[in-house]
Parts: sequence; structure tokens; C-alpha cells
Amino acid sequence: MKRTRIKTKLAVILLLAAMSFQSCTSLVNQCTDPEASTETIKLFNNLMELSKNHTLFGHQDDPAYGIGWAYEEGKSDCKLTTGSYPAVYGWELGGLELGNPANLDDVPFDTMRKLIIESYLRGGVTTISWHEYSPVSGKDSWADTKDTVNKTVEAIIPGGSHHEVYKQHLDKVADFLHSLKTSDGTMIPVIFRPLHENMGSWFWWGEGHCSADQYKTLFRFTVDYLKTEKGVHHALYCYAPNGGFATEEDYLKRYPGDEYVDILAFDEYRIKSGEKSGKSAIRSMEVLADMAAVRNKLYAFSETGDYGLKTGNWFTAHLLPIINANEKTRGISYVLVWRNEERQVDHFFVPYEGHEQAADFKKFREHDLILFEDDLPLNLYR
Ligand code: BMA
Repeated sequence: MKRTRIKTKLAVILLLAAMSFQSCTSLVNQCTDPEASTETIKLFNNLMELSKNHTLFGHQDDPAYGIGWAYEEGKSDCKLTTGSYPAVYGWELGGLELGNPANLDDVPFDTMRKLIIESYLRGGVTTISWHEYSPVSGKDSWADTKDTVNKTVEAIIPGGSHHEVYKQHLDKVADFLHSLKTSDGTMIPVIFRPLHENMGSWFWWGEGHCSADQYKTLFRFTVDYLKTEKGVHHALYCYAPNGGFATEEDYLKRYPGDEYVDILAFDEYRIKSGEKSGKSAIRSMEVLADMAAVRNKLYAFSETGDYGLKTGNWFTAHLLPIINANEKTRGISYVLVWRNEERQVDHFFVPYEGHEQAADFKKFREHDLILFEDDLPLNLYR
């Protein structure tokens, strides 16, 4: 049913596209990077179009490992329970900057690259986060953030004592991004989401550890350096503070600026429909919807999930009603839940095969609003 409806919609879209072809053959670049690659521009434009009626579903590390398996060709907890891979794949770079062969969650970067290329060829979307080890102490991004002011940001922005080390870290990120290409040399677009959850203080770039100006300087430097110095032109930039903001003013406190952000997003966990947490998430999406509309940006729910799925039917009874609450919430381009990691008790966010919420998750996939990879009505890069 769902697929037939989507295909009918696609036929209408194609017809309209064909009708307007003569008057509209040039590609309009709405990304912040004036030199964005064709595929990146198309990804942005297609997500803009799709998000009018749909929300793509994403899962962190999806084809790498799940509950009871790891690194098995073609496997995915999403696919095992719903029949399809997710439409969006989250990946994490933490550790790359140290020259490690695998990230902080033991995902080898070579495998990550291979899985990113494969998912791109299937039509999926890549989003990348970076829990960067401190360029000052070399410790992980959570270290020395409790009860102390961690001055890493001050030290790594231009003029700071460790600015050169930060640049070396970015060089490694740029090298990895440049390696994401198909056999014909097409660069694979990525949604890069650095310096996230910055309104809390659990990471060294968090609110308690730097001024708003220092944070903005760091974000801007990061984007400028990747684009201008390193020639990265296949990235969309996502700004994703933790949730809980109720006004545009709150959201903009550490916002680096419209020229630096393609996707306005936020992270918020353990949301329950009808409760304070659910209402707060709806409010945050409404704020983003209003801001995105006037700025011509995408908006997204960049991280969420119910740790260990303790809440019954979380996908259809909580997540879905929240993102389906009204026209503004429905406009989010994608929602991503975190990883299924069996080495930590209850550290999973999508049901695995045999889990009691597998049927509910399948029902979630079948909703018209939600798109998994097999439901995508068009190639996002064409
Ligand atoms: C956190 C947890 C950690 C992980 C980190 C980076 O939320 O999943 O186990 O190391 O994200 O992926």
C-alpha cells in the first residue's frame, strides 16, 4: 500500500519535473558552500522536497554491528526487524584525529568507509559526528568536564596555544572525508555534525567550558578550514545543541551563523509522548521549523532514543506521535536513533531480531510519514 502510494507520488513529481524541465535546467545551490558538489546540492534540495511530506529514519552504526552480531556482510538490526536498512546512517569519527585505525567504539575506519560507500550506492544518507579527543590533553571528549572548567576551546581557536594541533586533527578529518568516494571518483555527500550537544557541559566544547564567542569561533573555523584550506565541498553542516530550548533566542545563543549551518538540529533522549519531555521535543521542532522556513534551511532531530527500549511501543506510541504532532514537527527531514551496542547493558535503540518491540518498529516503518532506505521515492543524489 505504502509503496504504491509513494510510487504514484513519484510519478507525479517526475511528470511535473519533466514539464518544468525546459524552464529550469540549472541547479540552484541552496547550501552554505557556494562550491558544494552537484550531489551535495541535490541531496540538500531533495531533502527539502521530501521533508514536506516525509521524515527519513536513521540509525547510528547500523550496518556495522548489532545485538548478537558484528561485521557480518549485509546485516543490520533495522533490516532484520523491518525488512529495510534505515535511510540515514550515523557514523562517528572520535579517535581518527589520533591516527587510530578504529574509532572510540572500535569501528575500523576502513570498514566505515566501505559501509558508507555501499550505503550511498543504495541511496542512503551519511551523517557524521565527532567526539573529538582533546587537542590539549589527548583525553576523550568527556574527560575533565565535571566540576572543572575545561579550557580546551580557548586553547585551540586561532591564537590559542594548541591551535596547530586542532588543525592537524582537522587534516585527518578532511583526509577521511576526501576518501569517501565511489569508484568513478564521485565524492559522497556527508552531513557533518561537529561540536554537538554544546548547551550542556559534558563535552569539552560545552557551555560551561567556553564563552559563546569562543564556541562560535571554533565552529566557524572548523567549517572554513575544511572548505577553504582542505577543499571539502561535499559536506552539509549540521548544528545540533542538546534540546530543551523553547525559543529561537535560546537556540541562537551559541549558533555560529546562517553562513555556517545547512541543517538546524537538536539531540534529545528519552522522550515520551504526552509528557513534559515529549512536549519539549515538539516545542523544539516548532522553533526549528520557524527558523528553517525564514532561513531556507533543513531541520532535523539529529539524535534521540529510548535507552534499552524500556518504554512499551516506544516507536509508535512515543516517537511517531511526537514527530507527527503537527505540520511543523512533520517537517523534520530526518530522525536518528543511537547505536545498538551489546557490550554495554541495555545500550540499544532499535529492536533487534526477537525483541518484543520488533513488530512495533515494523509498524513505525510502515507509517506514510516515515521513510527507510527501501521506501525512498527518488534517488537523493540525482
Ligand atoms: C555515546 C555512547 C558511547 C559512545 C559515544 C560515541 O552516547 O554510545 O558508548 O562511545 O556515544 O559514539
